[in-house]
Amino acid sequence: MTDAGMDAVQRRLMFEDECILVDETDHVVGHDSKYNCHLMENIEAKNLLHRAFSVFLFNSNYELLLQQRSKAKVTFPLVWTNTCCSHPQNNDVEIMAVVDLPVGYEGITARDLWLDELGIVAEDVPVDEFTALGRMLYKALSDGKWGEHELDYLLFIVWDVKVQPNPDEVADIKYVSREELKELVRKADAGEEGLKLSPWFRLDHVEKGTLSEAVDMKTIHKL
Ligand code: DMA
Ligand code: MN
Repeated sequence: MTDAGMDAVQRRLMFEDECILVDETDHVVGHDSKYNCHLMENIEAKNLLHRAFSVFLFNSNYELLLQQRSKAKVTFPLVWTNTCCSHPQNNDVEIMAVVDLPVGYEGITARDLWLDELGIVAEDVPVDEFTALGRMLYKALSDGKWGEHELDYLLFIVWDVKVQPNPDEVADIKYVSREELKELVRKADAGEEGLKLSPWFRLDHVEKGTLSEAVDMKTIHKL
């Protein structure tokens, strides 16, 4: 996506959001705009790596809530992915990389991420219910210009919520059982129905099967 073709809201966030830069052992080495952190030429030239988090919310039937990213997203538009993702911001509250706490949760509530993306009221999702499952490091190309290079904290929660997606962020949602998820992966692999899954969702949770691995906040899984 060219700068000129960028959705106005997403463009504003590209410059307002300040991501935390880390090294491969998750030590903070600086910060930079969301824009700079997701430009593939920066990632390649400066090896920029930033912190992120991915939330996996299951309902009480253990079905996983998926979202399809909106068409307006600069990176990975219209791909299906886990419940909610973002970047902890470079501020006093969110920079704390406490590996045994669900880092990123502060970001979810402070910036009303639940509400903004999925219409979920943060107070309805208690922080104590989260399990920080692990961290993984990956690099993925979106289009020629944009991509990801992230150290991603995986946060799991089983909790029933009321969802009302914001169309600016989210094109569609659905809950899937384990079997339905397998079928979704099969369809995406076969290129059926133009179905695409996000690389961070695929790489770690499907191919490497970390869903079933024990909690491990010491190892950074490199994909
Ligand atoms: C970034 O998510 C984080 C991951 C794990 C890809 P995002 O592109 O949805 O971030 P934001 O909601 O801030 O645009
Ligand atoms: Mn990112």
